[in-house]
Amino acid sequence: MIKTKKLVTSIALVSALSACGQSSVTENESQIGEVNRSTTPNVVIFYIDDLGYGDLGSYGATGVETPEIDRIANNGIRFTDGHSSAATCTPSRYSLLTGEHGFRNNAKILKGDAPALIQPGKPTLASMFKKAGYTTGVVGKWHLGLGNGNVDWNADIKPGPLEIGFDYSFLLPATGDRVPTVYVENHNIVNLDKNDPITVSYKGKIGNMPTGYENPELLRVVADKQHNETIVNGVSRIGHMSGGKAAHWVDEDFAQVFSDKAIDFIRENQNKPFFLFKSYHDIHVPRLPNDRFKDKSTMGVRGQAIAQMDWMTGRIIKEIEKLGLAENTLIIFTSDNGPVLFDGYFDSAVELLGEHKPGGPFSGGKYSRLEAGTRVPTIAYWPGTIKPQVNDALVSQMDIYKSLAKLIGVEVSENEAVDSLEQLSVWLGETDQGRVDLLEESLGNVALRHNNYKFIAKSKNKPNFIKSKGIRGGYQSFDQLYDLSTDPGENKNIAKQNPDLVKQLKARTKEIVAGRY
Ligand code: NG6
Ligand code: CA
Repeated sequence: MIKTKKLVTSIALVSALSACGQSSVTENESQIGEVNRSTTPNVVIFYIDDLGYGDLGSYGATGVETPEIDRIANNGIRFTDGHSSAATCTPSRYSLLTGEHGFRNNAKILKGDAPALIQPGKPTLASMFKKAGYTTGVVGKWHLGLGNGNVDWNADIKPGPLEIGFDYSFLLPATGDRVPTVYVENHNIVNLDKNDPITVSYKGKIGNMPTGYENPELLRVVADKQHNETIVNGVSRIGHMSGGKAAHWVDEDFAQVFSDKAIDFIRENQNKPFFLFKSYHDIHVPRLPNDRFKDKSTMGVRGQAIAQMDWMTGRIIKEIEKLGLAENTLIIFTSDNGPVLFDGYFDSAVELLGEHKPGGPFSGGKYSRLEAGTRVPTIAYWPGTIKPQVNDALVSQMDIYKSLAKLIGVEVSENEAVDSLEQLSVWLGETDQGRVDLLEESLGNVALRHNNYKFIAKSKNKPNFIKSKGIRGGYQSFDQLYDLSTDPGENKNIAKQNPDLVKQLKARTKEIVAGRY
């Protein structure tokens, strides 16, 4: 149900599109009302890493405050049923940028030297924006691969974002816990000294940088054995690396560095339409927030990383306001997958959790097929255009592609963004009628949301990730069916009592996997 603070009055969305001459809007529709919003608003997507449904104040957080994000949640649409396409990062990011499920291109969690998953020629959200004349940028975590499989980190690193529709990129190439631990701006590593070339290996030790397994006494945070290789900034990572000393990042500087870069991009492009994909490292491991957030949470570094993320978001929004762009900028805020507490580093996230519920009322989390794996905070904010409301529609990040294409009047071809549904009126808060069906992907398995039902077919494989304390995975050798309207925590399996519905949902799952909608 939509609970609006002000009543939605005139729905005057379509006529604006016909002005561009590219929209699929019929003449009839275009007569509905007068133009009352821009057809080329700036668009900023804040994409948080591992932020759970319950991790924001406006979604019930108790261990940390998030005033900056709550402000846009309370003055925009706070979706209660918004989803990433997957319960891990790479497939979710792939889906956001291409409008198709990650499993269509075998999108799995990538190593730090993996080749570009989205190859040049593939239409993306960024290339879609470019068709309407936008300037496009990505700042922050990438984790979609770079290069063609054998990257020379000392030369031009491509293909990458610039080859698939972005005009500017400033990246953390994979994750904070994977080498290379350097920034890549456009095609090159930032601050790389040519006399100290950098080499990366996921096959074994190279060079003479210390590792967690050889020199544990050098570590600031103890890690498990997957995260116990090259040490940078006192923290061991996944993978080996040598050289490039001047280019190594300092994790504690991320908040400043990445928000500065985002702000620079916005300032430089303030006089023309821009699309910014602002992708965060927070609150992924290793969690090394800046010291200035040390008093901001009762939950230790995981909470401090949330406070840091809130600060960064607020900084960027305030800049948009200062430049007078707020009423001409659509902001979407969401996360790539659900929450995780222990994810490789013994940073006390489990021990200091207290009463805070990272997944809100839902079960599971990152890596899980239960709701908290993909149901994440989802906010759309556009002052003057979007009416403040809580909206319970089922929405997917994959639909941003076709919905925004409609908003800016770009035609999408038949083979483009095949899993994306045009849902512009939901994303603008004009209706609460969202999707009926949505696949939730995790580690090679899928689950199906059908209205308020959740169907989890018996698992082909049981990923070994689901060891994290207290997190259920939903990977069982029998079918599961839950009615989320009465059982949001997915505790009461009603599959046996509903054989016909199970059969129907099994068939629907297969159809969607096969690309039939
Ligand atoms: C996993 C890592 C985990 C995290 C994740 C990626 C192990 C055991 N676990 O492989 O720590 O890095 O990959 O997270 O290595 S994601 O949010 O980018 O998908
Ligand atoms: Ca993630």
